[in-house]
Amino acid sequence: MERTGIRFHILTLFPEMVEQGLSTSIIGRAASKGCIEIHAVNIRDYSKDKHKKVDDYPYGGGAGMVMQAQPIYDAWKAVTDAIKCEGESGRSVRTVYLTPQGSLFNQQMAKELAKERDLVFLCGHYEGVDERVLEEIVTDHVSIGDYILTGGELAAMVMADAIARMAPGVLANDQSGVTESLEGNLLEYPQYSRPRVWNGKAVPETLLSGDHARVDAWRKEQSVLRTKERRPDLYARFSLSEQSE
Ligand code: 6GU
Repeated sequence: MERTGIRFHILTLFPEMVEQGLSTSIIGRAASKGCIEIHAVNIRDYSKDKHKKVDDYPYGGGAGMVMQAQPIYDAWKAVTDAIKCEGESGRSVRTVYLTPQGSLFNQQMAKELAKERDLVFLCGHYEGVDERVLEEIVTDHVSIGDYILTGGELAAMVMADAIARMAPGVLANDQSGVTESLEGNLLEYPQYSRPRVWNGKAVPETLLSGDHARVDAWRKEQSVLRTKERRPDLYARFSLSEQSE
């Protein structure tokens, strides 16, 4: 077994949710093989309150509760101190706060973050997190889309999945990490498998031709058509990049 790849440290009030969500299928297998590591850290374990409380009312009033700074900071400190102990030190550990107020996550960002040795994700809950701890520890504010989730866990899982699949050894076919959808601003072409006719629908003839050049040309054409129809925003970027070639 080679050295382990990227290590995710997910600070959360719901560690089981994150562990369960990332323990199946391809990401689960990658973790078992040691290609990646997933550590869910329970913020509540770091509460100094006698009732293990982690939230309180917002100053200035308003609805809901706010996650307090101390348990989050201590959880983060424990994780990042342990990482620094291993020697690399110097640069601060990339700490991503999952929030609808962040920059929009995309494939480019996944690729970029996949270069890190360790990634810390902070999952918020309730109405928010005390701003002071965010100022202290967060290096990146990231959102997974323009809608509001009840907490950051699902967003952290989405990001971990997308980042982990870029890590060496996670995908069976090392090519698929790079050649799939969104590379070059194009959507993936349609796929077919047996039988040749299903429900009265035949597989496109070109795919049965055995002519690789024809197959490649057909797939490229399908990608372009599909992108134009379904994602005009991406298609505009694709057209621009074609022109500048
Ligand atoms: Cl990262 N967190 C929450 N709570 N809601 C979101 C989100 C993140 N991204 C989109 N909606």
